[in-house]
Amino acid sequence: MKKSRLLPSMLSILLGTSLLVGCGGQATTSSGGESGGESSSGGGGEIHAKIGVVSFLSGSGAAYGEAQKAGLELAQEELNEANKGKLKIDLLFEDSGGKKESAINAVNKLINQDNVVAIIGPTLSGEMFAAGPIASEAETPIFGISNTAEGINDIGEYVFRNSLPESIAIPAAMKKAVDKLGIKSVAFIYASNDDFSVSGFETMKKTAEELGLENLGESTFSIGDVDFSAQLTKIKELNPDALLVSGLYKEGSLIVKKARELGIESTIIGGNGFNNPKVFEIAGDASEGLIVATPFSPEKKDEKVQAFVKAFEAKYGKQPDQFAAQAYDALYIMSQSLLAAGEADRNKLRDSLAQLKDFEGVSGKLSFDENRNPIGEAVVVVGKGGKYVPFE
Ligand code: 1QQ
Repeated sequence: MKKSRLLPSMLSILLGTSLLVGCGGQATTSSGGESGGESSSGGGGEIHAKIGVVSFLSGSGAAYGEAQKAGLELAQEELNEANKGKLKIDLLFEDSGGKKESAINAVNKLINQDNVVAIIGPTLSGEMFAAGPIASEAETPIFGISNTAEGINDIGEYVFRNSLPESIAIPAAMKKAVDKLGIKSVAFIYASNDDFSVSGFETMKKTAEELGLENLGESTFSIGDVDFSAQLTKIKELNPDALLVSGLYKEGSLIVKKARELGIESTIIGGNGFNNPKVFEIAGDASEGLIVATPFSPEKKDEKVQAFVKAFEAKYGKQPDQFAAQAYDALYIMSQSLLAAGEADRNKLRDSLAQLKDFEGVSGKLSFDENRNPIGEAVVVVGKGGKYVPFE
């Protein structure tokens, strides 16, 4: 048993000297290896990696989780075929239902019982704030694919994300809207019981100040609410040039719909929660003109993006959204980093992830800054005819 674990690591020392030296050449204790856990190299040198996924697969945000699962499974299929004999990835899905407590339980189970080498997810920033410290404490890489709030990477050294922070996306959307539509005044509405929505609101407010926009008012709601008439009636009286909405797709779309029903004519700008096609289903015609920023557009004339869109459509019969794209990219990043690490070892994988540079994904080029935050670019899109198109 020892032997089969030693051989690949010796090989990787010989072949991958620069990588290992580059990350300090530390002697890694491969937690879980002896108990048949995360680190295995299945005979002929094939790395066998178990990756846990914690996702919002049921409840009011299930469309986020569904998109993430679809993107991951497509990538898994392609990667296991392409890496035959070198790397095999198993995905272990856990449904958190968007709840912090469930995310914590899922992360504990994946680390301690399933002995995964890394975790992808959880979906919401709030869940990552709750469960990320557990993974970091257990020296297990945890990789956010949709956590866009400020402060995610401050959780710990083992926390990564490829999701474009709202601090990049929101200013891009707001600046473009101001430039093109001459917006001078704004009002805000956000979910005060969701960490992502609160963080997004803070970014919106700061950006409005930087752009010299007049703040006419701030209202809140809760995830789970269905009636927004009181807040929106007040907002109608304020008559802002733009209404900034920070929330998840269900409540966010109902707000957009109600706003138009009440005759609010303000330009509506949303955050990352709106990057899912459910918005068009729920808000219908009211989604016309809705502005958001995203790192991914299926319309992008890029070979890699178009190949992904085609493969996704062939497998699932619909277009991928940003959540599917970032999930897909994340598994490619994991695969590349596992191959560079030379074995399914949590610490080696962490170090190899930290060195990621100029990764060319379907959601753009990705590198991490010194705090493991993604550096990427946002595309600003606008709702038109039941989908998002580039806002030009
Ligand atoms: C976050 C988000 C949400 C929109 C994910 C579904 O960006 O929680 O950070």
